[in-house]
Amino acid sequence: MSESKQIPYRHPRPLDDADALAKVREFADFQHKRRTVRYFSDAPVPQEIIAHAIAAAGSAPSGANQQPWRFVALSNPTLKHAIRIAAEAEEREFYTHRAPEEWLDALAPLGTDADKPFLETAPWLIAVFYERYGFDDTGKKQKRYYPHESTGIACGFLISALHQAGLCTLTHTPSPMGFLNELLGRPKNEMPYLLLVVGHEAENCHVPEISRLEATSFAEFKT
Ligand code: IYR
Repeated sequence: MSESKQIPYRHPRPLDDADALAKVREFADFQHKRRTVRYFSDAPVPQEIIAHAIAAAGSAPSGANQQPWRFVALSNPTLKHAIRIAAEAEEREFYTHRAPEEWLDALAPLGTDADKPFLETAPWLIAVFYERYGFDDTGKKQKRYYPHESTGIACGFLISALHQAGLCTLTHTPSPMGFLNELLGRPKNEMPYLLLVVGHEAENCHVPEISRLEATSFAEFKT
C-alpha cells in the first residue's frame, strides 16, 4: 500500500456571495444558449483551440484519478470521409432495422436521419475513447474505476470549453462505434465513447424548436 502525500489547496478565485451569484448566473445563462448543431460551416478552426479545449477536459475528476479518457482530434479530410462512410452505414442500419418504433418516435422532434454530411463538413471531429483497463509497469492488466462516468464528465468539460471558445458541437454516437478503433488505430483496451463534431455553425444553421426543463422540475432543495 502506497502512502498518500498531501499538499495545501486554496480555491484559485474566492468570491463573496454577490459576486458568486453574478458569476454562476452568467455561466448558467451562457450554458443555456448552447445548442446542439447539425449544420456546420467548413470554416477552419486552429488546432491550438481544440488542443486547449481537450486540455480543459483533462481537468475532470476521475475514478481513482486514473484519467481513463483518450481523445483523437482529426481534421484530415481522408479520415473524416472514412468515418462518415462507416458511421452512415451504421446509422442506415439503425434507422431502417435496429431502432424500435418507440426510439424513432422519441427522435422525431430532432429531425435526424442516417445522412451525416457534417462528419466531413465540420473542420474537426474529436473521437473520445475510455480505457476499459490499463496496464501497470509490468504489463499486467489494471482495472479502471468508473471509466464511463469519468469520461462523461470530461466530455461535459470539453463541450463547455468549446462553447466558451465560440464553437458549436454535436455529440454524435453512431452505434456500434467499433469502426473508430480500426480507422484511428486505437488499441483493444480503448472503447469508443463519443464522436464530437466541432466547428462553426453554417450560415443557414437551424435547430429544432425544443425546450429545456425548468430547474425546479429536476432539482429539489431540502434545507
Ligand atoms: N445515432 C443516431 C440516432 C440518434 C440517437 C439519439 I439517443 C439522439 O439523441 C440523436 C440521434 C443519429 O445520430 O442520428
